[in-house]
Amino acid sequence: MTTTITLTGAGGQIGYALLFRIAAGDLLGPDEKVRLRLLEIPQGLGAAEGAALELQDGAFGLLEHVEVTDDAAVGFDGCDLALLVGARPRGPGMERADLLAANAGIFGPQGAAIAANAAAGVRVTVVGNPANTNALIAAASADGVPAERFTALTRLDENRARAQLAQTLGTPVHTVRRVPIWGNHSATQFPDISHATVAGRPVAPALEQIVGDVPAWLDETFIPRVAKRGAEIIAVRGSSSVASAANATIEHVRDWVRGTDDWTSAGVVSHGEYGVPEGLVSSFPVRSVDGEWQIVEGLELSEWARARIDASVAELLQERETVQALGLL
Ligand code: NAX
Repeated sequence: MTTTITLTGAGGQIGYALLFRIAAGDLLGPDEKVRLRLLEIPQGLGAAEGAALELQDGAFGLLEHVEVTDDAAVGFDGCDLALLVGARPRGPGMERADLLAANAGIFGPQGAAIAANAAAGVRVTVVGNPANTNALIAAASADGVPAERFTALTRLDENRARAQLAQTLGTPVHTVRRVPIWGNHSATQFPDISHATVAGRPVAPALEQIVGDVPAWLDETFIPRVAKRGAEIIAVRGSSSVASAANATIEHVRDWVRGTDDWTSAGVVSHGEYGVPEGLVSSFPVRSVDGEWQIVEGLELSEWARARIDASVAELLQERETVQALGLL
């Protein structure tokens, strides 16, 4: 079998980090051949073509073909997995409404091109920001493709949260599970440790021994650190998160295709779960079963958690209203 993968923004940083891991088999395993379609805007074509030359020089056994294009119809032709990484960054003096509008102008047409050209079972992962609302816009423009096939990446946020918690507890990160992200991939996101386990046991008692006042630690240390980790990386590294974002993208898609044995996080379309308005693409605790994301239902939420989720969902609603008011949805 060969899987056709379309990567937008392939000439950018995250694209460069993703391509070689995909070609090496990290996404779909050592037996699945891949065909890559790299979609860029004209200014990005040179960088994408350069990456394609390097892919050739990697002599990857799984890589059957690489196509570089700035034509969305060609880019999404026969696409099984779409990784929508290319987006319009916020420029100086740009208001949030301008940013949403500029990206609606990218993700609307890309949604339509996916509907017209992709394979029947296409799965779409939006990485480019504002990721949740970009996914919503792409889904709304993709006539005939179920909205459930459009997702937004919040796995990096979850990985950051698990890593912070593991570091605080002094335990290896793989022992920390069930730390879902709720809401928007933005500073309002809610990384939720209320159901978290460490080595299979509830995390709260161990955490209390280390940090003392857990609610204060969550409000003042943990949540801001996770939500602002992107800015921290920029301050230290002088450039935004790249390899960790590519890694999270690989994990999101791999789990979607192959399934999970526990919860993770993804921005998926709401059908009203946990009171999140229908149609919004919000992050939830999810499992992947038979190739589909399922929201983990029935979790108890404290009033404090509920308020955190509501605040992030209110931001998502506001983003949707802004795009609707501009006539872009
Ligand atoms: P770069 O600026 O390095 O690359 C973006 C690339 O997208 C450029 O090559 C550009 O030419 C291309 N592009 C722009 N418009 C396009 C279009 N209409 N079609 C195809 N390609 C297009 O950014 P990079 O560091 O790679 O980040 C990419 C996106 O990921 C940004 O929007 C960034 O904010 C977002 N992120 C999302 C994360 C998440 O967890 N969801 C985390 C990492 C990252 O911040």
